[in-house]
Amino acid sequence: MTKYDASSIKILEGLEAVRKRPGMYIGSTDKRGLHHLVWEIVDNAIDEIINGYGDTIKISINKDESITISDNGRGVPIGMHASGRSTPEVIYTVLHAGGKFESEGYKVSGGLHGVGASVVNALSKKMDVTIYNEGKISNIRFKDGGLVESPLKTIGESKKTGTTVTFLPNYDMFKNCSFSYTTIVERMQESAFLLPNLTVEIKDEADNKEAKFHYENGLCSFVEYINENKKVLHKVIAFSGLKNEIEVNIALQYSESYNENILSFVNNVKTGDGGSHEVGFKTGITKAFNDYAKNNNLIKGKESNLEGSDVREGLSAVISLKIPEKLLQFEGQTKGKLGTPEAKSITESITYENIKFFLEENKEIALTILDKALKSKVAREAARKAREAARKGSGKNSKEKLLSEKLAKATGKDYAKNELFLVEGDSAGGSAKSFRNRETQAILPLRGKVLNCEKASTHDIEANAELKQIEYAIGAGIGADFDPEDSNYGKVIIMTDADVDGSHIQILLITFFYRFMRPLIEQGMLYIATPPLYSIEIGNKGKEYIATDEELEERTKNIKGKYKLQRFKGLGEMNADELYETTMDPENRRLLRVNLTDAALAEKRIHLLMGDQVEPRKEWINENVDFTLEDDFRK
Ligand code: 1YM
Repeated sequence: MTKYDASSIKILEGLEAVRKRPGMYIGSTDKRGLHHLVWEIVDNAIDEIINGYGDTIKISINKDESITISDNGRGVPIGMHASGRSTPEVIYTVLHAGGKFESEGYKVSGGLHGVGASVVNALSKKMDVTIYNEGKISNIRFKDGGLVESPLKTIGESKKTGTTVTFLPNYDMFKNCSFSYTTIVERMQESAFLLPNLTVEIKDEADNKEAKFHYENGLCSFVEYINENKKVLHKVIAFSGLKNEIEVNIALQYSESYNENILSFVNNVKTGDGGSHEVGFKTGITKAFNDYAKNNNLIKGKESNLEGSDVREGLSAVISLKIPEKLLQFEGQTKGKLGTPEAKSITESITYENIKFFLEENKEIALTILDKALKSKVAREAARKAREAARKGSGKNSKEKLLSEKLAKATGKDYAKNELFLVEGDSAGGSAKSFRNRETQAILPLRGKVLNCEKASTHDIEANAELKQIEYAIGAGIGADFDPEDSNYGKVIIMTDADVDGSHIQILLITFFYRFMRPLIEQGMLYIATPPLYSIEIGNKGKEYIATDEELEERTKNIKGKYKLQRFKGLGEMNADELYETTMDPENRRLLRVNLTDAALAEKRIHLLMGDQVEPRKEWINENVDFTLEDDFRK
């Protein structure tokens, strides 16, 4: 029997608070929250390696759905804590224990060392910690969200050092999800790029997959990886600097593509929403190119400067800063944006100096990149003129002319509530027009495949009537001018047939939005409608609709007697009222929200998959863009 004293009751209350409101501690209880548990433990291992102890992290997704994470650092201290419990017991059961153990060495770590370990324990059915240090192997086990099942004890001798943690999440608390090998591989590969002395090994025991990452060239390898399938214009440029305790490391490379891809990190944690360091980088690089262009007479006298977007066309860059904790400031709801003001000026001057020097030393590369930037400037200025002409109603692509032919507008003026359906084909478009909610739903039928935007410039878009119609219907500009605040619709919904062509149209449209209206995706405004695959009539109970083959199997398993089954090969096979009821009616429909969780990967995938092969593309749509079902299937 375990005896509980006053302080252990307090601990249990602490862990109980985590179990009651897991979202407060790990953000959510979906797939993302589940993986948050992994990152908490992994971050402790990474902190140990950053501080110079050990060099390897191993992760294994086990057959019993538990996960094991180990490092070869010093091993968690095994001595007794002032409270009378062993140190590991305190670390894994007391909320915020890590803070108390904070030592000088951790000043530059991403978070508070060890803080999350007890949260992980609170949300686990089982947790097993094995520690190698002081010549011994020690083990402690917990069950049911933090109860000590077996206190710390020596189970053997070893000269090795390190920590191994295995935990089985309490899956009752996580909405039908399991560990994703891909998610873990992607995140750990990123860590390996950022920490050149780190080796990561990942295994999926259930699926017999494994991966190993080690990048001696760090950020350079990262940029090479991002640009893997592109035609690059030069070798990766890398530089670094240190000022006022802030360390800046940057690697960049231009390719023939038209896209910009900048990733930034602070203390090895991704700053997905950018912030002062990105602003500094952009300002520095723009200034360096403008200075060079003027000094070499590429921009003459009164000619206007290159804009930031010109200089960043085709640029892939990774920015990594180390900032001492006392200077750290984060902004935004998810704290993914760096606020620290010094980071702007320091990153700007380091970027400016280094790019300036590089351009002067490498004339040929300088001229190649500048040629591209100057072309972008010409195209940008031409596009602006064309847009102005179109706004005034002149030209063959005039706004009114383009829209009057096709768009069935919504009558309501509450734009956030309005929805734009982009519908595959004129016949489904006609059905959707006749049976929509006229107040809030607008319909724009699309004829066939839209332009593949992977290789298109803003100029190409200007010349494409179909994409122009989408741009005008949304009414919020395009490219650098795009502002989601101006959107005529709160939701843009892609509605295609549930077949290969439909998938193709989806990915072409997603590519367009990704390249030219990315904030629309970032703000969660882009959706995919999911028409049912089947309708079924059993006896005289009326029609039911069935979304997937799996559901069909489930539904028909226990039916005795006859039933009538219809397979919808496309939107056009449904009656107008059926189409509305199943796919458009907010009461019944299922929408998938297109969710951009990893811009670097999306960039790579889109590039890779906009080639000729249909199968990998379909797979990608299903697996790798994170399509989250909104609110329990209904909305
Ligand atoms: C697989 C997870 O947690 N490794 C790990 C954790 C710690 C140490 C080493 C460590 C830290 C310190 C001294 C120190 C932690 N220690 C603490 C605490 N891997 C994993 N490896 N000796 C060892 O911070 O000074 C919390 S985590 F609190 F004891 F310091």
